[in-house]
Amino acid sequence: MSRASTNLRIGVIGTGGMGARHVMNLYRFVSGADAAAVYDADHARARQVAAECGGAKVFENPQQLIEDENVDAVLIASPDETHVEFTLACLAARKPVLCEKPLATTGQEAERVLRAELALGRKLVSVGFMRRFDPQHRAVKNIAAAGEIGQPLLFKGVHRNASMPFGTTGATVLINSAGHDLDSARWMLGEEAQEVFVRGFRSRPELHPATLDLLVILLSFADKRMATVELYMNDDYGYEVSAEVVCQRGAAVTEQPDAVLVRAQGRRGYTVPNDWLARFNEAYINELRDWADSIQFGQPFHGANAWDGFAAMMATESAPPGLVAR
Ligand code: ISE
Repeated sequence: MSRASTNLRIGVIGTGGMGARHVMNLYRFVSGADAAAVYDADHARARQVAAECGGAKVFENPQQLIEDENVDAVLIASPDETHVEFTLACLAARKPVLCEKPLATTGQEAERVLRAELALGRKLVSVGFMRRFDPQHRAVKNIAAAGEIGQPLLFKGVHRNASMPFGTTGATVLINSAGHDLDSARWMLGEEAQEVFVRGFRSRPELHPATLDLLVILLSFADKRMATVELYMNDDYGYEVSAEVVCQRGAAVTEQPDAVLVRAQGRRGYTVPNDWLARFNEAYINELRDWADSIQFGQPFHGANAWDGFAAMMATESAPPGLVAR
């Protein structure tokens, strides 16, 4: 089925797990935009993803994709350490860019992007904290903002993965995963953190000595309210995220959407997704639609921006030296 020629032409850099999902979501679920171009260091993988999702043009050079006149906007889903370079290249090309989190791997690098965007004088950078587009997270934020159960007092985040690659360090967890929860805390409380306390723990002796797979983060905000975040990356049972706001006369917390209670063999319980793509795919699609609409129709993007990407580095910058060993 041919697409309207007026569709937004998006170039996707990185066609691994996340990038391939973005290309497929653009092809199947975002009517006003096309994955018009793809690049991956693994050219064969890029060709396969393109062939499966509408026949995007495959580039063998990311800079050429960014500069191509038939690419209107760029989505970056390449390895974390390439995000700053590609985002700065998009700014230089005056192309709107949605950079998957993290925006950068250090606060200093994130600040480079922030300053480059400020110097350009145009807000072109969006960051992929997709939980802002999860209906459950939005509902909790709206309840907290409505004030019907009193003023929000405390944010509590839980972020668990079934497992993570052997040798993953605490620094990687802070850089690659914790940003989601820190962004949710700021977004739901509407405040900037002033103090950040980070500690980590290795859950099992057989894990790599540098691994800290259980991290606790405590934030205090300008108005003295607080947030706690637990990240446990080897829970062995599944992927589970919750975001709770405790208010003066009650609390609101996200639930597992579409959860089905199964009673069988003397037990009753819910299944837990294996990973974030299963839990947050609706959020990823909503984020892409909102981003594409913001570019095509000049309306505000309701997701995270360069400042949010910079702020998400707070735990990395505040962790004890031993915890964020480079
Ligand atoms: C991953 O990159 C994500 O974005 C997931 O949302 C997060 O839960 C996971 O820990 C990250 O590695």
